[in-house]
Amino acid sequence: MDIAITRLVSPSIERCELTLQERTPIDLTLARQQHHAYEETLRGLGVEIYSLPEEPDLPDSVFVEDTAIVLDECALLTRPGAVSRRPEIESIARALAPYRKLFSIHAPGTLDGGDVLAVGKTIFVGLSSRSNKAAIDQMRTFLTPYGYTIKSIRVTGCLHLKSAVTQVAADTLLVNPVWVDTVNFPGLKFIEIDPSEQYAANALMVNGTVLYQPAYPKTQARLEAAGIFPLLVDESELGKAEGALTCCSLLFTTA
Ligand code: CIR
Repeated sequence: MDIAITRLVSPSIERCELTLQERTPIDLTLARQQHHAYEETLRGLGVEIYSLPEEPDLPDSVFVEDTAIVLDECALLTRPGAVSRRPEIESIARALAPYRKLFSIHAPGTLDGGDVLAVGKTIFVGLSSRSNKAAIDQMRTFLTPYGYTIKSIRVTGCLHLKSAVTQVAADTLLVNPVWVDTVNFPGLKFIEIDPSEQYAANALMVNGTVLYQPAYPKTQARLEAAGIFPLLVDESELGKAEGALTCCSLLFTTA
């Protein structure tokens, strides 16, 4: 990965979509400081940051992951499940156009990038409150010609597939087995989160390093016991908007 599209935290973040959590006040200054530290951490890993300006009228626009799926061969612009988030796509399309051939999910399909986990040429897609079968069928049409296999997975109890499972090594997933069944991922190894840390399955792998939030020390100990020593970065303020580490960037290779 050598480039990350990010976006400044919107001043209207307090009006974000919420699905599972209670609304609590969000400290905009702290959210921005933490997001800046996240970008600096990515820079430290050799990633160039392409930071988009703030969008005052788009509360959730910092969560750029949901707007596109960027693969080596092309990118797929999503149609977010939350109507309030659909205007986020236009600026992302402009940012991605120089780098990738673009496809778009169209109605009645809905898809959030947080529901998409690509492991090699297999793309797992969560069937969630945000992403539906029509979108998954469209993904198959667009991406099968590039050699991808699309597998849909029922997600329950959490917002997105990547709330429940993310990749932490070439052959290993970090998983909350309460929210997603590991039987969906044949041939892969698993590290289970500590059951007392239900949001702990969202880690971000960048150029061989795993970024992880300090809020989950028991699961971190499990990662370390498996030989994975994460770099800690705190996005807890955006957690109040139901965001996590993967949500805050679109990572890809430009070469
Ligand atoms: C939303 O509900 O859409 C935002 N408040 C949070 C989106 C988090 N995105 C992600 O997990 N990929």
